[in-house]
Amino acid sequence: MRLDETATKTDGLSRRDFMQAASLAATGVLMPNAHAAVEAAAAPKGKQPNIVFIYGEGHRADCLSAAGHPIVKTPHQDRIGNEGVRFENAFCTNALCAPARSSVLTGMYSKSTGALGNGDLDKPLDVPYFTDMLRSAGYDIALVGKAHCRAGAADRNWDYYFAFNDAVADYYEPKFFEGRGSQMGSEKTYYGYADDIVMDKAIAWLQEPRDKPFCLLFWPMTPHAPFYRPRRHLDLYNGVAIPKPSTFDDDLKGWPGRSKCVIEAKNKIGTHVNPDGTRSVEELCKDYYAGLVAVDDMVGRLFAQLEAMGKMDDTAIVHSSDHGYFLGEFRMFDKRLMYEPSIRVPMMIRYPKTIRAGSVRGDMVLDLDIAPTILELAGVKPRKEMQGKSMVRLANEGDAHWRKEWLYDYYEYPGYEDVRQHRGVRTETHKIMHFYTVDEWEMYDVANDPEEKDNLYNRPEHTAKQRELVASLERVFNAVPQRQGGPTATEPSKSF
Ligand SMILES: [Ca+2]
Repeated sequence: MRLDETATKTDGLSRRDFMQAASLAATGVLMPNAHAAVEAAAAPKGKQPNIVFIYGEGHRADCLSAAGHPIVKTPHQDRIGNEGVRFENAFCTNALCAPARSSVLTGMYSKSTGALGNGDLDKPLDVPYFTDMLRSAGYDIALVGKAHCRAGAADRNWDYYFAFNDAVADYYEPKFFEGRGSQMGSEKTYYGYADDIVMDKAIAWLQEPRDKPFCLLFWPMTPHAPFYRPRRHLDLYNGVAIPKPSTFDDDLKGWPGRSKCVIEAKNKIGTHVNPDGTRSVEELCKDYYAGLVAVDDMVGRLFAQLEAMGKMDDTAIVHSSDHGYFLGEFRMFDKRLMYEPSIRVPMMIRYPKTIRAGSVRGDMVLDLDIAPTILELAGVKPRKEMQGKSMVRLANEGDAHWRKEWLYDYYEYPGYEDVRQHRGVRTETHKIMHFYTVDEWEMYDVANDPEEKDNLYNRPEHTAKQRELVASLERVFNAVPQRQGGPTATEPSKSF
């Protein structure tokens, strides 16, 4: 759709709204409101699909057998993409738990939510979530698993809430809050593998009689440091060779092309002693992969329940993750930085009534797009403040006007690993990143250098591209409204 069509077709959209939408769309921040107001309403009231949103914990985009991973087998999660759509170029906009989870619930950048880091988890996030909107539209809503977002979402009057608002501390004696409506219980300790307990609770909730559609957010705790496995997977990957990333030994080569602040960040394998620190690529990968397999077990149980209820095809299933994860690239673990392993996430949707089966798309989609997508599937109009765009039409027909550039924006410093603030722009072929407090830059041709080995910044032969990307970064950053007043992240995090 062209913007001039948006202007003429949309009722009730003020000129100011339109001008904002036009400005943002031109700069890669796609405003769904104008588009959705005239084209959504996929589900009339009474025929709303059930919704399941599986939001992984640091699940890398490439760690699905559907994405061709040579070691990890994820048959249940693969099914979502194989029987629906899988986006090969999906990204988060701030690769850190609480900011990403706050963005996915609101459809807004960290810069606009004010949820900038993992600190201040107990402070409110006074922006409507898409789940609040679904509840108003007649849905039973539930969140089970790891909340880890600002305010923990416990204030949202869920029909059912069984969650923990931080990274899991003890996989075998996990703590959760359980509540219904405005009645939230006190924190209790449970005994058993954390995500097994979460899925028991989810299934019990699904089995309750109801005459409304449901929306279940299954947000697993696994895999997250300290990476403990369920008993049934203790032997998984014994004797399996784990390849080492080609950039793992960059430290021995003097960190070619890497910014000083990146080199100094405390996120290198076998370098820093902390309770969540990782000791070797082999240990990290095997425990991380086994965690993803444990999650796949849970997804299998969930699907078996939906099928037993005859609701599998009446349920729109969305699968993504809060961020990716370094498994030894540049010797790193964890996330935060704007390199590909950290910012790439899975993105799959299965809903046979609306989404064509078996398509794989390369368009760049973002965590911000999930809320508008789920709302469109439910026939609910997105908020005009949402900064993503529904992926429904893109999945089925493509969209020549889809975004070609987007903003990445990381804030938390000082923090757990002392990764400096940075922001950058990612296009379909390139990225540039600016560590603006120390004025260091990196620039990569990700189309030809997907492992980001060759920093092109300030190379004379790339001056024109560099100028173009710097201008693009300024454009996408300025297009996102800065939150004024209200909550901001002020406290450095104590965990990650
Ligand atoms: Ca996370």
